[in-house]
Amino acid sequence: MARDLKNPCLNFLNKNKMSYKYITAEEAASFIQNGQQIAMSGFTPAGALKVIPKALAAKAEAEHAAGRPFKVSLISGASTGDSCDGVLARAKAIDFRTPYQSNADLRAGANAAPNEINFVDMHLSMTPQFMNYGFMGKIDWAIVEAVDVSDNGEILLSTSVGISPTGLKLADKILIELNEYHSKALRGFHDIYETANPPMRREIPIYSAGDRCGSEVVKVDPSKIVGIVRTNLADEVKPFKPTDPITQKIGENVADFLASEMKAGRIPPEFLPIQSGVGNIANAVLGALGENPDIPQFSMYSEVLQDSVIDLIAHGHIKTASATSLTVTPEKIQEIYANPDFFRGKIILRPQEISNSPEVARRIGIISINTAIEVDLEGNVNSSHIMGKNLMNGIGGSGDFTRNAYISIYTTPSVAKNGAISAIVPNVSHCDHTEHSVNIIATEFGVADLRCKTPMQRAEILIEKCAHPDYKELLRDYLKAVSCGHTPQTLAKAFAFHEAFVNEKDMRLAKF
Ligand code: 0RQ
Repeated sequence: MARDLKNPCLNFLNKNKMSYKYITAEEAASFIQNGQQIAMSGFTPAGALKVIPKALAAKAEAEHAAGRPFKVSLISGASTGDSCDGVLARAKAIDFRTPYQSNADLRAGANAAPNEINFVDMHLSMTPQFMNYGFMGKIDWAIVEAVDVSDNGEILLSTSVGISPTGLKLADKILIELNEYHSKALRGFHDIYETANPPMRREIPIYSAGDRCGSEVVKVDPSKIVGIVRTNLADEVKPFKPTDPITQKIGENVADFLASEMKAGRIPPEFLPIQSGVGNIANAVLGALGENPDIPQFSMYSEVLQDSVIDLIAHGHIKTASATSLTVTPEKIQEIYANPDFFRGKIILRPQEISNSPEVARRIGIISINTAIEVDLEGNVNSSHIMGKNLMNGIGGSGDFTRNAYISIYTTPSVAKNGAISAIVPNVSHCDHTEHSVNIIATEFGVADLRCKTPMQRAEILIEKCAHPDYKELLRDYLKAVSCGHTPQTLAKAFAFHEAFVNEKDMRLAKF
């Protein structure tokens, strides 16, 4: 029986056994009104919406052509795919967007002046909290991708969890993309645990990366489900570039550093859970950890699991891997679906306030490994903005982990844009992670261990171990210009590298 949207009494009677209404993406989009706020599934392209945003973009374009305004506010777990963020940005259908993105068109809108898209860059663990605390206002819709929906409102999510449980709980109404591409064998991969708001919150009962404390499904009031759109589409996860010599060397440097820390007794013999960011460098680091004979079998407590993690699980290098997103290519997800009983229990997908929980990260002692855009001589890290101004992707989960890690590591190639940009600069042009939270920097040239070092000592170590040879003398010239004080700071010259790039397209032309 189809739901009667207009009859709440009938909906109440049907509450515990519901026959849902199957609708088209266009019908789904027709329900959404200008100015409404939508909580969406998706953490990276994994589990992201694939058809309703396209229909919504078409509706926005039709409304604009008719001279009417049409924009929505969008909250997701992190980035999504081009079929979501891309189509909506190009249709100029986004008013507000948070907490992370990686789409060229959305980025352009966020960087346009005045901001065409009001983008708020937020720690990912905090997004569901802000929703729960009411800081983000009313959530009109939750739209999530699912693998299965039961008559009594049990939703089996697909390849990511992200903010979906929070969105489904808070939203007035729910739309579902039921994606038949994904296997129902995903049941048992998710662990849905939600925290109470203070002052009622208790500890999250996770004491090692593989612990489970929640449910396999998200439970909702079925009468909130307005319609289900059937799809059959893979996640838009692109394969990695083959590892190049620079990312390979960075990976080896990190693996050698961690092996030496273990030998020195500063990492316990059973090792500690690894958190790893996204991208080619993260993939190379994980590959190097797997290949290093001195690194024992380890676990991951991270936000994203990429292809390399699946290989490491298959080869026995990784015992359990906890995250909020299974960001793997279609080939890799099919490997999992071909052998779900092997991977179930080894892969655990959690809501992002649990995968990225500062409390759990600090308790279980994660080793965080994320990527920097630039690092300054004090050890401050910029992960999110180019030349202090333009958003790249966002801080993502890097801050959740860095601040609470047992050891926090940042990786970066020593230079960008064919050497015209140094990743080691006198001062970062935007600061995401302060010197107080950043422990280790690794480039292709070496590893700078900044723990328990003064700012002046850090500057020397960073130049010696990590800077590209083209920039070592320039950075030393900057240090010579520093008068006495606790930090290597000369206000008048602090951004000389950035000014040289902006004005002359090459930081090597900086003058002190
Ligand atoms: O630009 O594509 O135009 O060539 O930045 O750099 O080297 O391809 O590295 O894809 O790993 O991205 C920090 C952005 C690195 C990413 C960042 C230019 C460079 C290139 C990309 P082109 P690469 P990656 C996980 C946790 C967010 C924080 C985080 C990121 C482009 O890792 O978004 O880790 N991190 N979150 O040329 C100007 C510099 C530059 C520079 C690099 N100093 N100045 N341009 N580039 N350094 C994510 C989640 O939470 C989901």
